[in-house]
Amino acid sequence: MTEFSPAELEAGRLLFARPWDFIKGCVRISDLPPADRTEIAFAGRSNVGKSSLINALTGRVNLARTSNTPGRTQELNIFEANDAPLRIVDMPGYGFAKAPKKTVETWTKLIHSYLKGRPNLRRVFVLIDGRHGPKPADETVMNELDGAAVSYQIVITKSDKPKASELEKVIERTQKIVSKHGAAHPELIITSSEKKDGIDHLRAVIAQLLVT
Ligand SMILES: Nc1nc2c(ncn2[C@@H]2O[C@H](COP(=O)(O)OP(=O)(O)OP(=O)(O)O)[C@@H](O)[C@H]2O)c(=O)[nH]1
Ligand SMILES: [Mg+2]
Repeated sequence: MTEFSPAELEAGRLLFARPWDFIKGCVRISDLPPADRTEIAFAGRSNVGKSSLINALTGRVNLARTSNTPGRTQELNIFEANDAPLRIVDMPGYGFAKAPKKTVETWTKLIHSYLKGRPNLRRVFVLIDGRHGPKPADETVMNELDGAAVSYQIVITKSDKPKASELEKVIERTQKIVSKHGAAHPELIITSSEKKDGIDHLRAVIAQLLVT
């Protein structure tokens, strides 16, 4: 991963050292707040650790609700902090979810129309489980983001779970896939919300999005 300077890391720390709040859950596009500031969104398969990562970034234990049951997050959940030039969007997971088929279909549509149509969406972080690597559903989303020319970057989650050698294999395989996708940022970000690994780095990446 890119080495950040102390000043860049500090910019990341300051961005997230605010009282982040849950604003609302959106079940349809018309529920979204106005596109008045830069947005980043966290996408990924059910249970990959999206909500946990938002909690780790904001330093809050339960800002975004997490769960052992895949499909916990069923709305586009909006987080803002006073004066922050950034809005965070926690997305429902795609792929496997313990929810009725109809519900899954509804939120899949919602995810897709949000990802394709949001003008202030600066970058989507597509989370991939460090134990499993990319699955077909991830590649489908990557293809769609390429097609919609939405900038995205892969974040490997739960890096504390696999053995180092297994994690290395997942990283290599993911890197190969990323290199085939036009809109994907070439650098992977390796994180563990549990151990807080890679969190300072991700904060700095996000802070840089606001100045470039
Ligand atoms: N070991 C470990 N477990 C994690 C990590 N991040 C998340 N988890 C666990 O993975 C499970 C799912 O985490 P969530 O953050 O709810 O996942 P999600 O992607 O928001 O899931 P949905 O909202 O259902 O799509 C929870 O039991 C978390 O405690 C991590 O870095 N390490
Ligand atoms: Mg969630």
